[in-house]
Amino acid sequence: MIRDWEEFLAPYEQAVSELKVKLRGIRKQYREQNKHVPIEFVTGRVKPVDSILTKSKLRGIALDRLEEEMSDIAGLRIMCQFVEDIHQVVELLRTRKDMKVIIERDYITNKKASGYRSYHLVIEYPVQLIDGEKIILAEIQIRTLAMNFWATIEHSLNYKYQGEFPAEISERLRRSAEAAYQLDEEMSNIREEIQEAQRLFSHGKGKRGGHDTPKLPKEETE
Ligand code: 0O2
Ligand code: 0O2
Repeated sequence: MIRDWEEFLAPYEQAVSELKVKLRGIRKQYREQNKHVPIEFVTGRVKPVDSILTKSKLRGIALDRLEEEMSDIAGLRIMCQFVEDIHQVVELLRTRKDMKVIIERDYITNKKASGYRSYHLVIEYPVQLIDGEKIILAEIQIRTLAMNFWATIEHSLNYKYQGEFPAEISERLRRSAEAAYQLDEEMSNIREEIQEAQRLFSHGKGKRGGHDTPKLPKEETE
């Protein structure tokens, strides 16, 4: 029985903070090397205690088995522009020495019945604590901006309907998932074009002082 949630969740809090910094760091490195940045933004959260309790009941996970059986107490989300970026990010994470990918779930090739698409990784991640190292599980969801838009909307509707969507809403959600899929396909088709424009833009920014000190393009200052 877990009595002290704060103590139990502390290593997860630490892992989420560290992983946010590390994953955002990848973004910075690509940008500095003036390469296409496969990561648009990163978010992370520790699952709230009430959600942990609800899920453990639903899945029949004993509270003393949470560490082993609930893999998303620490959750990170990586948003990408293109589906191709997702595969690049997955490849990158597989080769890292500071984490070990133990499960991969490809809900992009195999979308869920709801229409949900994303690439999920479960990792083992070592956290350094004052009384030694603790290896925790964390879930990393990697998705495009379009997949994220759909999942965010569907998730909020889920709160309203508790997963019991009226047939019409379910149908509309499935259709919008299809539209999001087509949007990703279209963007992939013109990816080269978009990336070239982004390279030109970031190159210009680099010369003029980078992201933090935006300046008007030369033509507009003259
Ligand atoms: P920037 O310069 O704004 O891009 P924290 O750890 O406190 O910094 P936290 O609490 O995790 O961040 O915040 P949150 O809400 O999870 O958002 C994390 C980052 O994702 C923030 O950027 C947000 O601006 C960015 N973000 C959230 N939603 C969106 C979105 O829909 N589109 C885009 N493009 N970005 C989003 P940073 O890291 O603070 O830096
Ligand atoms: P939260 O924090 O509300 O997002 P499990 O991880 O045990 O729940 P499974 O099958 O082992 O289930 O893991 P899965 O399906 O790989 O990942 C579950 C998580 O994926 C969910 O977390 C959601 O974040 C996301 N997800 C899966 N299916 C859907 C869907 O149909 N719609 C949306 N919007 N998100 C989905 P939780 O548990 O809901 O927690």
